[in-house]
Amino acid sequence: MTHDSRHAHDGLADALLDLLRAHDPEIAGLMQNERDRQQTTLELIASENHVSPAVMHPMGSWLTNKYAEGYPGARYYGGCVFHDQIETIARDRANQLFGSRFANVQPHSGAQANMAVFMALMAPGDTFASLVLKDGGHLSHGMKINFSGAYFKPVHYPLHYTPTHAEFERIDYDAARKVCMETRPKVVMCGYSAYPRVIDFARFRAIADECGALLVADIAHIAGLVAAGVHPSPFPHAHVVTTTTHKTLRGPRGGLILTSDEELAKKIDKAVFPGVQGGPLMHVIASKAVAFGEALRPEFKAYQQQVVANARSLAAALIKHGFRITSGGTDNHLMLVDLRTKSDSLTGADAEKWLEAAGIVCNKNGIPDDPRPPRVTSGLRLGTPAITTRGLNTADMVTLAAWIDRVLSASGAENATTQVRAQVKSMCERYPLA
Ligand code: DSN
Repeated sequence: MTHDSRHAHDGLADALLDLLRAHDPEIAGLMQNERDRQQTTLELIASENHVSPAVMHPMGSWLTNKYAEGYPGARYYGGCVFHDQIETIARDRANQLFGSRFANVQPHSGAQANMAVFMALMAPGDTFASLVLKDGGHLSHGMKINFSGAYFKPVHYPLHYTPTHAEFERIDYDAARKVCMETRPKVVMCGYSAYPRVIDFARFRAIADECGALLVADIAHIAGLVAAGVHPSPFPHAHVVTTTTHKTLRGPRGGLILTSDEELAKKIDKAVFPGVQGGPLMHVIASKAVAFGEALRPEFKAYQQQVVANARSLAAALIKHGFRITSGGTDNHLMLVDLRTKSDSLTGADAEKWLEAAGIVCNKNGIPDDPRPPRVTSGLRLGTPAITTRGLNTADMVTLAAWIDRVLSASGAENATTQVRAQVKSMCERYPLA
């Protein structure tokens, strides 16, 4: 974004906030606080990003006023002529971006995309395979109290847990094959929330074929990398691909389902509506179309390449400071930091709290085979999509690693935290948000 257009957008955002302030000062004040928080802190939560003003605009518009249950050309309400065109453009752009034939852009979230796919591909009680959840999976991949674990039967495949193994903390494909051959799941799921390495989709497809399952790839985390060709594509290997649109893909908060199989596409459309959802969020679908349009541009590829370069640089710098990075590094946008190598008593919960006080926002995360419970953890998950959007480069990652080390080595002591907070603020001023 140029300086002039950033200035123009800031002016518009200020004017809109003034309108809201006159109407509802309480919410306007909190929105302003959140805007300031985002401007002045470094966002390292791997699943978050900063969208462009163009992606933001449709979500705060008159598009929110319309009911459009159904699909383009087959709605249950009148007045959908422009929404039909918007949704068709969103579907076409999604297919162009990922090389699929059919796209459903209506899921409100990634979990709802997965719910619809489960409904389309399985009957309640059917078995599916996914990664051991605490080692990087997602709650919609079989957590007991989630629909996926309550109404379906998950079986799990592991990572390699032996430190001396060459593939330590990477997917154990042989074990995955064994689990699948023994349990004959209807669906094999791959794609994770905290896995820093490349996923071998072809290998998963071979396993699915051998055990008679369909392969579903949930690429919520890596969708932007896949779209830009920076991570191998799940197509043509996966029968169905689900994703969110708001992580590396840098679109609005929402879900998306893709397939190239016409019969599966029909089942999926029925499962989304009327299976699990009613009216689609048409204002969000318009923002998805804008985001897919942005992702089709050459600069998006350069952005994703920088996301990965920054993640590698941050991981390497943290290793130099004495932190262990699980699996020895990263191939994508995120890394898991094993804090125990720094200090036996250092937990993810404390590290998250201390870093936030210094303006570095991230989340505690279990590391593979973590002995500590999920509310404590021995690890941090760090991701570079949001800080790369605001323009930070590989040299900045070296600085950032030194700040992280400073705060954690001082156990969050006030002196160190205050100094780093000031340095973070000044870096944020150098890289303002659009
Ligand atoms: N909650 C998301 C994440 O942070 O990875 C997954 O949906």
